[in-house]
Amino acid sequence: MQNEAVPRLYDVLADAFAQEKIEVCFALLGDANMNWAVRLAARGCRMVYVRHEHCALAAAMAYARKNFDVAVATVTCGPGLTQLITALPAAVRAHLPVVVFAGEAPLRSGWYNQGIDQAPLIAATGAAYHALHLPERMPVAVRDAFLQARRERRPVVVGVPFDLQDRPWQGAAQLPTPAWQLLPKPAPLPPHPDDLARAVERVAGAERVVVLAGLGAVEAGAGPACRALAARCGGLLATTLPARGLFHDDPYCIGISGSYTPEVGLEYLKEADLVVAVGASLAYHAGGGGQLWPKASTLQVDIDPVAVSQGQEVARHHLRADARLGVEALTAALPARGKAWRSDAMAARIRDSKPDSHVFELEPGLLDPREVVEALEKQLPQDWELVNSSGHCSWFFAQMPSRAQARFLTIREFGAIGNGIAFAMGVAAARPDRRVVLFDGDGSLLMHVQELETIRRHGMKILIVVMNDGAYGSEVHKLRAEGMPEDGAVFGYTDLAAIARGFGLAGETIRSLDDLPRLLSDLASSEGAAVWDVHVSDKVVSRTMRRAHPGGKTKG
Ligand SMILES: Cc1ncc(C[n+]2csc(CCOP(=O)(O)OP(=O)(O)O)c2C)c(N)n1
Ligand SMILES: [Mg+2]
Repeated sequence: MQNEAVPRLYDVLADAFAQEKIEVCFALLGDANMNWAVRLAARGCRMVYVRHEHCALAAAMAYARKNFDVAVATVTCGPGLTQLITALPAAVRAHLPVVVFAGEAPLRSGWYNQGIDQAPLIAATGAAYHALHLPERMPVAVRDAFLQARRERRPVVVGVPFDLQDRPWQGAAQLPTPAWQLLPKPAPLPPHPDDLARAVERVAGAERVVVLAGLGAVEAGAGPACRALAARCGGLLATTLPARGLFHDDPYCIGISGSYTPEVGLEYLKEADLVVAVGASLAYHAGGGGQLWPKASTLQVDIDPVAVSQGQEVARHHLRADARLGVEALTAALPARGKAWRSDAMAARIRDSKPDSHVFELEPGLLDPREVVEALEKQLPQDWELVNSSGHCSWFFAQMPSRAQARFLTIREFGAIGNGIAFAMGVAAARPDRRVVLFDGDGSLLMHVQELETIRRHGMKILIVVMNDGAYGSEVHKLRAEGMPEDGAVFGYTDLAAIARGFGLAGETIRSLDDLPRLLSDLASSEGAAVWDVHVSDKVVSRTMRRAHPGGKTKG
C-alpha cells in the first residue's frame, strides 16, 4: 500500500501547474496524464474534458487569445500527443502561449505499445518540447515552461514518462517561484525622438492615409489613438481580420484589410498613398499578398517592426514603439492639415454599400449567404461572443462591421478547417457568463462534430450557426473554375439539426430568414446549446474566390 503522507511526483507536478494561477485545463485522459489531471482538478482547476485531443489544444488556443494569457491543455502519450499536430502549427503562428502537459511512455519498458519519439514531432510544428526525465528538477522545468510560453508567446509541451510520475517525491519541499511572479513587466515602450521625427515627416507628407490596426493595437489599447490619428490626417481606418471591430462604430472605417475586404474598402485602399500599420505583423493575407494598396508606402508602428514578413517586403518605414504610445506621439507631433481625404460622402458610401454587390442566380428554396449574414448581424444581441471559423463561408460571416472587437475571435493561421467548435468551447470557458455564437461550415463542423457532446455535458451556452451548402464549398468553387468533377466535394445536405438533437442539443433547420426572430426568442428562454442548420446556395461565390479562381462562370 502507498504511504499517502508522502507526495508523489504527480502531486508536486499538479502543485507546480496550480501555482501558475491557471483556472481551466482542457483535457483528454489516458494512462500517462490521468493521475496528474485528477490532482490538478482537486486543486481547484476547472477541467473541460473533450472528445478529441486536437480540440483540447484548439480550445486552449482560443482561451489564450481571448484572455491574452497562457492556457493549459493535457494529453496522454503517443496517440494522445500525435493528435496535436494540426493545431500546434496554428498556435505557433498565432503566437499563442499554451502549456501542454503530455505523458510519455514509461522509461522502464524496453518496448511500449504507445511509444513514439515525441520531441521531433512537436519540434516540427515549431512548438517547444521538453522531456522531463529528472524528477527533482521537474517543478522548475514546469515553471520554466510557463516562462517560455509567456515570454515567447509560443506553445510549450512538457512530456513526463508516466512511470516516473508515480514515484515518491524526494526533491525540495518548496516549489520554485512561479513564472507569473518572475516575468519582467516592462512599461510600454515610447518611440525614440529620431524615429518619431522621420515618421511624422512621412505622415505629414501623405494625402490619403489609412490607419490599419492589428491585434497588437487591440492588446495595447491603441484603438482610440488610431481613431484620433486617422481623424487628424483626414484619413480612413481599417483592421486586420482578427482585429475586426476595433473601429466598428467609426463612420470612416472601411472594414477588414485582407482577403475579406468589402467592395468599397478595396476601392479606397487602392487609392491610399500611406498605410500606417499599427500593432500588425503585416502577414501575407493582410495586404492581399502585396496587391491591396499598390500606390501606398507602409509605415509600421510596432514593438517589433519588420521589413519582410511571410515572404513579402512589407514595410520600408518603421516606428518602434508600443502601439498606443507610438500613435499618440505621432498624432501630437503632426501639423494641422488643410485638405482631408475623408468626406461626408465617403462616410455615406461606406455605410450604404454592400460588401459584395455581385448578382447570382440562386436555385429556389435556398438562401443567399450574404442575406443570412445581414439578418444575423441585425438580430443577434450585441453582447454575444462571436467566433468565426474557416471555409468559404467565413468570407460571408466576416462581414459584420457593426460588431465590436472585444466580442470577436478568429484564428486562421495554418488554414485548417474543423477548429471552429473547439474555438467556441475555448471562448465559452473564458466567458462562461456569455452566449457564444460559432459561425461554421458544414464540412468544418462535421470534422469535429463529436464535441457537441462536450458542449452539452459542460453546459456551454453555444449557438452554432452553420452555413450549410451541402459541400466543401471552398473546394467546389475551385473544382468548378477548373472544369473538374465535383463529386469529391459535394456530399449533400447532412441533417445537422437531427445530429444536434441526437447529442441532446436543440437543432433547427432554417430555410427562411423569417424564422430568425422566433428562434432567437426560443433561445433566449433556454440556457442550452443549439445548432442552426441554415441551408444556403452554393452558387454565391465570394469576391476573393472569384479573383483567385477566375475561370468559373461567376467571374466578376
Ligand atoms: C484540415 C483541413 N483539411 C482540408 C482542408 C481543405 N479545405 C479548405 S476549405 C474546405 C471546405 C470547408 O467546407 P465547409 O466547412 O462546409 O465550408 P464551405 O467552404 O462549404 O463554406 C476544405 C476541405 C483544410 N483547409 N483543412
Ligand atoms: Mg460547406
